[in-house]
Amino acid sequence: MPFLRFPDHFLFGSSSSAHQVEGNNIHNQWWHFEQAQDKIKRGEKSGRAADHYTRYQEDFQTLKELRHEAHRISLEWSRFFPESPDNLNPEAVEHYHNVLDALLEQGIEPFVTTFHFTIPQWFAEMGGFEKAENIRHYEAFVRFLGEEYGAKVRYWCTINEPNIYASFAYIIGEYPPGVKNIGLALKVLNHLIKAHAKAYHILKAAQPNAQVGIVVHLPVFAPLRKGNWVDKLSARCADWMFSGILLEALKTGKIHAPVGFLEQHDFIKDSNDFIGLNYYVRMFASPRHALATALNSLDEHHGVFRRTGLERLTQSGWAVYAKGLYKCLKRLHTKFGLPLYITENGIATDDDEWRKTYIRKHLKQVHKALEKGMDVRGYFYWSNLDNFEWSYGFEPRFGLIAVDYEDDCKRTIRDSAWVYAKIIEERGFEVEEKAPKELQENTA
Ligand code: IFM
Repeated sequence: MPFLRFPDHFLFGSSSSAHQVEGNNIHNQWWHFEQAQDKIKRGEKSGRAADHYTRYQEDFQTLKELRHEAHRISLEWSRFFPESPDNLNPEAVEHYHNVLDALLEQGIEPFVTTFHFTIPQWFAEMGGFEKAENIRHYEAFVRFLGEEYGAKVRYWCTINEPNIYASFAYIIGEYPPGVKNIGLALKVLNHLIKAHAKAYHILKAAQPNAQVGIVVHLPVFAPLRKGNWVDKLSARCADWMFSGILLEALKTGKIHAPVGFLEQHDFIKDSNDFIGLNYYVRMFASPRHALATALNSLDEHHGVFRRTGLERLTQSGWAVYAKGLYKCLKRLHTKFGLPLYITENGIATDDDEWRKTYIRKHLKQVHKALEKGMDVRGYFYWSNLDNFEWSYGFEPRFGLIAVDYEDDCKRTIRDSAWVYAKIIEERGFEVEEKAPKELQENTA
């Protein structure tokens, strides 16, 4: 059986974000949003989440046991500046020093995100990223982070999934402020692109040897009816609007309409040392889908994630399409020619056998990309712990480690975590010889 070997410098790890695991992030806009009963499935609230705020040492020890070499976290802005941009909370400063020290003590490389969907409530109340003049507050925060933690952090992720944030908060309305206003969504995306570029330059000035990059969420858009030109065109349009404009701006500094109007900025051009890719899904497009998405009236069974209606869905309602990971890596490699990290990839399921297969299938695609000469430098499974999945609440179980919310957030390492640990330890894994074409499944 062939063995897929990963290079020694390739980093294997996992990813998380502050609000989803820490617990009691009471000063951000998500906490406030959750208090309204109809916002989160089953009326859940992040509450203690996975109680990682108090258990980070134990959690990082477990990651070490599981052979993880890198771990992605986010630093919660609202813990540093809970009430206003002027009052720094020294407890938070110390806490995150301890968190970073704990990772480094375990020999785990920290990847640190400065904005992962949460903003302080005071920033939300002044309009958050809706207003260009507010970006300066984010810049000040990033400057503070670079100066305070630069000696401990080499890899910075500026903004997590700006395209998801803009669309979920301002078109779909599932994230705070929960409005449906396409004009605002476009404006927010415009501002986030600029905020990212500003953060890049601030961090590089503070720490020239830092590696700084944005994290993009790229779905693969495909025509619902294969070969149908109207659906093909719909897929192209959806892709351009969701991913294309963003990637083009990051590469050339030009923000195309309707996200920008005749905007070209040198400070945005080439504002990345690497690109972080979050890959999860393929989305099918047709004019009907486009309209239903805009009206927020897609039903789950004929939603954008299924072509035949028969595909097995994860707890997030997504179908699995591993080949898309290779496609996205190829796209980013071709466009940017930069080092790539898969900053997130994972599955929400109670079926741990499915998680094992999922990890192997996706890593197979990563290996293929490496074989083709792409500079892929790491893979971060989402997530190490079960966590608070935003408007879906606690039901989707992404974790390599299960969290029992009924039993004091007790952790149980899932078998899939050991399978992943073995892959890391052996720097690869064996795969079946490729079956003849007529025997191959047409699934991911
Ligand atoms: O949980 C989220 C994460 O916050 C951002 N990327 C996708 C994950 C799974 O939905």
